[in-house]
Amino acid sequence: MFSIPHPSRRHLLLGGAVGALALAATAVLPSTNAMAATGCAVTYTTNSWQGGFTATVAVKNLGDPVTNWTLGFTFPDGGQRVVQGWSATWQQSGSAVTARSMDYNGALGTGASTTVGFNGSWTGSNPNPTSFTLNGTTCTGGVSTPTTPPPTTTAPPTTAPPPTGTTPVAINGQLRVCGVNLCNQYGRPIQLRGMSTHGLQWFANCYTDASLDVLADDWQSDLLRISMYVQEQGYETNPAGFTNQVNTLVDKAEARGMYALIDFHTLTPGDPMYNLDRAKTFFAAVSARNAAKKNVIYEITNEPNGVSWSTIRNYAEQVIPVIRANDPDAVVIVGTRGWSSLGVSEGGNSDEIVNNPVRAENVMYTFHFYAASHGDNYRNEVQRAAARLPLFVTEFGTVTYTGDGAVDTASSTAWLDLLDRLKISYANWTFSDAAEGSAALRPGTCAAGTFGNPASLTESGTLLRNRIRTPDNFPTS
Ligand code: IDC
Repeated sequence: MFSIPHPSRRHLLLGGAVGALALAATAVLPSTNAMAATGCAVTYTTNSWQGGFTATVAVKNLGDPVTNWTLGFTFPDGGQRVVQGWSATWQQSGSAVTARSMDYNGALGTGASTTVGFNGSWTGSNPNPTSFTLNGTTCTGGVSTPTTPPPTTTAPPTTAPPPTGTTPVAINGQLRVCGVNLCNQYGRPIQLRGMSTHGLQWFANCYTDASLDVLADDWQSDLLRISMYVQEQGYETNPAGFTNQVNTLVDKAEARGMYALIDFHTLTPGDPMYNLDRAKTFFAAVSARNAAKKNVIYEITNEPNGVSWSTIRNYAEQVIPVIRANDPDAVVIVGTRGWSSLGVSEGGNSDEIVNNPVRAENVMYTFHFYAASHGDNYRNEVQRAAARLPLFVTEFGTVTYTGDGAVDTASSTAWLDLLDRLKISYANWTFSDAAEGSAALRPGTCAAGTFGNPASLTESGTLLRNRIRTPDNFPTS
């Protein structure tokens, strides 16, 4: 885990007046000159703490349009390393770093910008680089880097302005994976805590303006997982209808400042490839429609089972580009082997993922548990895996894996304490009034509309509401 972030933060701005200079320089090239005009400006912002830092690098193309690009810079201190980057392919040789564009962000028109970033480590000192190149051309007119941190009495500059609201989405903005964590717009690890719907085909009357008001305001839920079953009278029977239902719930979550986890709820058959074409169609539609929103997270397959990790990975590597073509910066969550048990329920473990991760950036891996069925051996594996993989508990129950039975309070508490400690986000199965132990609401609640009545909560609902409504204390700088 990261240590407490150092309050200092360094900020370097190249561009502005400098950018105008570069433009002026490109403009004097004779029009007959076949050589492309080049020019660039870079804003490099870091958030650093003892031994580690996150860097955000905004690159602006001031020259002719390019279809792919390579950003280059040199670390001033030999002890600085890129550990894990995103939105580009990162390489380091000695102190020299290059970031090569991905398929989705390679095209940069004149005046267009893109932002990439990485987590780094440092020993010695941690000064920012002061010179950058884009496709070999120096980004001209660099302003000097402040070498001392700003006085602690003034607020440190941030890559994002301070939040203008108090909802989870207003505070945290666009999320992204950083190292093994889910990070907010300030590049700081956060944990989201919330609830999952039951199958939309059965419990639509549980997801109304009134129920979602209660979930957002009274429960203080950070997220709504939208479980769209594919089989069992789900998506496959009415693709347009279920797509609309999901989009409507994304909007309702957004209106209340909650994140929306779009769950392509495959279960039986367990091979995600069975639904590959449906997944591509569905995710093309929802990612195009919701690309501009900051609150959407994509969960591309719920619980693969009876298939190898390499099959799941192959599925992921076909579905993720469909999403990224429309919504390049969204977090995508990939199910794991053995009903999203990291392989444990089928005799494996997370090593198969660590050794063969999905070849895409900004990806997390799913872990599911049911507290009365899954105990210490699963907790131990999650703890072990969490040091190496970004995990998201997109579904869990306080009862047995059947979704029914008595609440196991001791195991549920052990699980939730572990997830809190590791800052692993979670959604509980279910915010519904199904007649089963995992449901948070008593049967009949949804028809009656008595969502805010404490008497409507089951034992599981009471436990989860108590956990979820404690303050989040999301970092804002
Ligand atoms: C269960 C529901 C139950 C429904 C059943 C079949 O609780 O009402 O009849 O699905 O669709 C999962 C699955 C989730 C299951 C849940 C409980 O993701 O769909 O819901 N569970 O069995 N994985 C482990 C447990």
